[in-house]
Amino acid sequence: MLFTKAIVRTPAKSVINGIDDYANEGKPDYQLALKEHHDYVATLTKLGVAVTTLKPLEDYPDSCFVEDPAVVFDDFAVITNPARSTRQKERELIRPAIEHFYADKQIFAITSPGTLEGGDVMPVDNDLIYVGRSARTNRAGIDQFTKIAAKFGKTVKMVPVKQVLHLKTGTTYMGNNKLLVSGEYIDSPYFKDFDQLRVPAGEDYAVNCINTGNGVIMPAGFPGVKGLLTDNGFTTHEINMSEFSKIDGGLTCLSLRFN
Ligand code: CIR
Repeated sequence: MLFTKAIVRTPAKSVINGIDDYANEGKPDYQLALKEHHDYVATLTKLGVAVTTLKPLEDYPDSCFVEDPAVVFDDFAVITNPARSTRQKERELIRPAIEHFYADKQIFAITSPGTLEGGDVMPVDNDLIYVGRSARTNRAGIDQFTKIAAKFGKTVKMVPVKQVLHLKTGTTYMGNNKLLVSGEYIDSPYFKDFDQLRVPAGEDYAVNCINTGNGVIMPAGFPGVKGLLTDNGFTTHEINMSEFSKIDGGLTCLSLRFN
């Protein structure tokens, strides 16, 4: 297993008003979003992950995307500073859960004018972390994060994010030097040393997958990506993500994963 614990937050009814900067496919259906979220938790649980589910927060439509207000490692955690005003308070609201699991470890925070969202943070092997400089994560946020990571022997490399919301909307790391890439990251010089698994045209959404170490969780309905993963020796577990994708949410954004 690559992680044994996960924190998720049940979508609130207000999820229908989540930020939609990219998808433009209409509003999510709340009941269906709840079902999809339930299946997500059930899949993680089936794969051996201990999932902690936090209460829905009606005042924060995007609060089910817990990956953004915190970044967690096995030895430390960082409360981030989400860029959008409607998500700012999520940093305070995720803190108690982080404090619970990191009671005997250090917890840091990104502060203004720095902004950083967890969707832009992609750890790979060898204590290396790629961080996307995006519409949500700025240079000041990355500088603060780099200093924190350095205390734990980790190196940060900055990658521009131009066409998608977060870095992990365009690429996710599957382990063993294998990197799923789509769109602007296909054959990108930033990732030239990786074994690139190139997502076929029209399946970009499915680049955002989670390798549990005990199977890869991927969005349902993307046969090209499923084939790519299977050909590379991964067992896949599909989850319907139709409602979260309408508000630019991927699989990784729905959980914080750690040991
Ligand atoms: C937002 O725009 O902030 C949410 N609607 C989606 C957040 C997705 N988070 C992620 O990719 N880590």
